[in-house]
Amino acid sequence: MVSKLLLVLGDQLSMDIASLREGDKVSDVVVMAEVADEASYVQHHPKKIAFIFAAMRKFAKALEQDGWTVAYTKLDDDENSGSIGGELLRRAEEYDAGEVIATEPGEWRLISHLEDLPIPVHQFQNDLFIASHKEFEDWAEGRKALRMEYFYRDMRRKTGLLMDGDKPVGEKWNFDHDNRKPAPDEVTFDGPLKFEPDEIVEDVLDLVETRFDNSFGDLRPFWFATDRGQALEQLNHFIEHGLPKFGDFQDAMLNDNRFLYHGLVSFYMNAGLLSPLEVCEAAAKAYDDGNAPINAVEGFIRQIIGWREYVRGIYFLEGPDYPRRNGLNHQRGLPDFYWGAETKMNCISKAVAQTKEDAYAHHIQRLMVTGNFALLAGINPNEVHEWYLAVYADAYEWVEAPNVVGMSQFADGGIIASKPYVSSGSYINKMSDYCKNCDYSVSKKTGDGACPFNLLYWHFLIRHRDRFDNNPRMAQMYRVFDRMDEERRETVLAEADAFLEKLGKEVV
Ligand code: FAD
Ligand code: DLZ
Ligand code: SF4
Repeated sequence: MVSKLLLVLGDQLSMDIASLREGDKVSDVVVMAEVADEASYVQHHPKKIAFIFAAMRKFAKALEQDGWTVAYTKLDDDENSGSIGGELLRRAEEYDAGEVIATEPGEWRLISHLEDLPIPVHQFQNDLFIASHKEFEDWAEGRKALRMEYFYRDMRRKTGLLMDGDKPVGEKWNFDHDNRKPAPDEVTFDGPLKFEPDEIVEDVLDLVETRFDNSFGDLRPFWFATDRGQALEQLNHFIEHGLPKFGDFQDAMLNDNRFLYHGLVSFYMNAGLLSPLEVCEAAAKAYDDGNAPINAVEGFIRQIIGWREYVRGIYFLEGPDYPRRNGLNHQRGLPDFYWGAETKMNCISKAVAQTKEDAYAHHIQRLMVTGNFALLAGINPNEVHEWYLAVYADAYEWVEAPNVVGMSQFADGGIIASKPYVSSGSYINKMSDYCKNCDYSVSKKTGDGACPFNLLYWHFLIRHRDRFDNNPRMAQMYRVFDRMDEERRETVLAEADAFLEKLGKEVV
């Protein structure tokens, strides 16, 4: 008799995961399953599905080599029941097991699915993260505003990363001020390593090609790392060649370079192949060895022990309704150019094309191009949320929803962002070369060919004046609007209305 089943989900691919630690190699069976329910709760990008399935298959092999018994279900196995719960029940009968040990999933939907099963399932916290739920709750308790910066400092103290005793290295906690350089003329980093698919990956690609051929996104060429060894190679490659300039050009965007100095490690961290602490320790070592400057290393580490941990904390603190919030009551449908239809806006077209090809866009493209447009245009945040969850290979609800619903769409009422991340075309023009290749003119504020971001920016502010008029960080913009002459104000708003009227009806 086997005593327990040990569940390992597709984003828990670490030898150090709680469910394995709680188990016994001799008597327990590890359950892993490729299932239709997980592959279709949104229409995931084919590269995301292929990445997860390939990494799962390789991880299962590594477990077996390490002496574990693994009951692995492939998507096209005849007996596949189609859900995680179904597979656990099937395996419980097969192995005569009476209970399941799981690591808490990163999504409320799956947590309740496990709770509702007619077999005891013990869910242990996922301690691949740096802060536990309790630590985040204690930090949040009694605070009026949950600002990331203060949480981040606690995480620095807790991990000792970039600390000199109880003082921050470099005498400042945050070097963001040095990190906003516009797009460089030349990028000296040649981007992420691209891995040739091996036999396991090729099998998965064939499967995904047959089963998910309607989904948005290009499956091939497939180049992601799919095991820990490859993920470590990518990490080392970035630390050596990309990190030194990561800080300087973190917010920049270029027509002909989609990766700039970004790490492309979120896929691997979020799936469990890399641990956030080892990623940060590698960056800190580059600083100690004199290979990367403080603004780059601090900026990179802040994204991980700061933002990444903080958004997870918010997701679990706020509860299952969080992804469905719509604080600004935005109801417009998501335009079809998010799914690749033609648009004359070069910035959107570039961000979506690269998303379609690589299931990746970097932070500023997600926030200030596709996110900014959706917020300005009043798109229903629920549709925006489902789009982001589907199209990015690093998207799981715990990290995607707070970034989209909270940070980008201000739909959580301002828990994450103290003011909405909106901008006119001038920000995009400053940080990129997109506007040079655009049918619209970023310098035109109204009239034929005026950049839609310029029109919609004012439309958004005026639409939500009641909500933001008293926000001191936005007062200046309302003053600028009020100082325009009346005719100009009316023209801007009327042209923005006319643009919105065309959305979904003609190419804009
Ligand atoms: P780098 O730019 O090299 O940054 C290093 C690491 O910092 C990332 O790998 C990531 O783990 C972490 N990080 C940076 N910013 C954030 C953040 N805001 N939240 C969490 N982690 C962060 N990240 C995801 O992992 N999954 C998502 O689904 C996701 N959705 C997003 C949606 C929107 C609207 C926005 C604005 C951001 C989103 N992010 C998401 C955060 C960020 O865009 C990605 O983590 C980053 O682009 C991943 O690429 P990278 O590894 O090259 O990151
Ligand atoms: C995202 C995903 C996909 C596409 N497929 C699977 C799968 O077949 N089996 C599995 O165990 N996990 C999969 N995942 C990851 C889960 O959806 C993820 O564990 C939850 O969204 C919680 O983060
Ligand atoms: Fe985007 Fe406006 Fe620039 Fe065109 S002009 S790329 S729409 S910001």
